[in-house]
Amino acid sequence: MKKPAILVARAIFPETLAYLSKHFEVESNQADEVLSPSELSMRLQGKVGALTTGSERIDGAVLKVNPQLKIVANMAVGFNNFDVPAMTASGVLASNTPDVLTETTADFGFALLMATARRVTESEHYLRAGHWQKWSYDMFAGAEVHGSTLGIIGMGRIGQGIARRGALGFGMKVIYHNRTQLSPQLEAECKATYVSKETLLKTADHVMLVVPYSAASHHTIGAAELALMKPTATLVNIARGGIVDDAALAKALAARQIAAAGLDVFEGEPTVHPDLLKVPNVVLTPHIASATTKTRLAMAQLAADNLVSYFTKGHALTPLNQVASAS
Ligand code: 8YV
Repeated sequence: MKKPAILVARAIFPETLAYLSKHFEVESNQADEVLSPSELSMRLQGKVGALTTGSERIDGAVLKVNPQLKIVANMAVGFNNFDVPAMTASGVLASNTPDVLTETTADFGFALLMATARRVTESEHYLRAGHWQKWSYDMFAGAEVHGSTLGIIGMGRIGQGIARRGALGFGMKVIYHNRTQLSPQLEAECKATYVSKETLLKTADHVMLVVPYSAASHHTIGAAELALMKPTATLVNIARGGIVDDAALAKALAARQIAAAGLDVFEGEPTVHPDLLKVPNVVLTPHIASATTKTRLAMAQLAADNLVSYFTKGHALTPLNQVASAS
């Protein structure tokens, strides 16, 4: 029997490709060019499945010219690159990769928080530039992390992982804001207290953003929210570009309205707002919060398994919508 044809839209691990090739006729993009929407539509022609990353948008236009498509498996937990209602309306199953990246991403949230509060990259640049001639008592003095107040906006799996690290590892007081309040049991496990967004912004020493991107969460942090924060506070975004108004943040950092920021995600990435590149009090990383080899392999494997499960058993392992089964 002829194997179903799929597109792997970006370069992935050779072992994941080999696994997929046992089940599918695979067209892969190991050259790793980022496909424009029209190239993506073209490469999807004749394919019943696809493995995508956050850089490929699956929307009505792509679906319209690819009515044969049955499933798109995103190698990411976030799925704001999918128009899920349009996919459901076209009978296309959508899946993501939850759980396998939770702890790794929470680790990175903490790495960015520590680097931001303790001015790790700023001081390293200073050293590498040959400016370190003598030690001084206030050199790169930063903000305390242990024992401080951590405010988490978005209390899903990753937010909870960060709360546990903060409360149990660093003795932080953890406050959080979320669309829905956690159960008393989960709150006790995370040692986290629910507060309004305004209270969180006014009281937290460190604000961590872990909220999924949607029209409703666009610019969760803008000029008005930054104005509520303490001048000594730090802000960390490991959620998505667009959750923060990057232009407003660059202004606030330049004016020292808040002390520092750590950003792993950006509006319009991989382009970074030029004003953010000019301010020293920001740590910038290229969307690597889930980037350990083990976790990226697990994400690729789960995305691949979603495709295999759908075509062999009629259902995906971690679906985002419900459509009629393949078999
Ligand atoms: C991905 C992420 O690596 O899972 C997510 O939502 O942001 C990252 O872990 C990235 O989106 C590429 O797919």
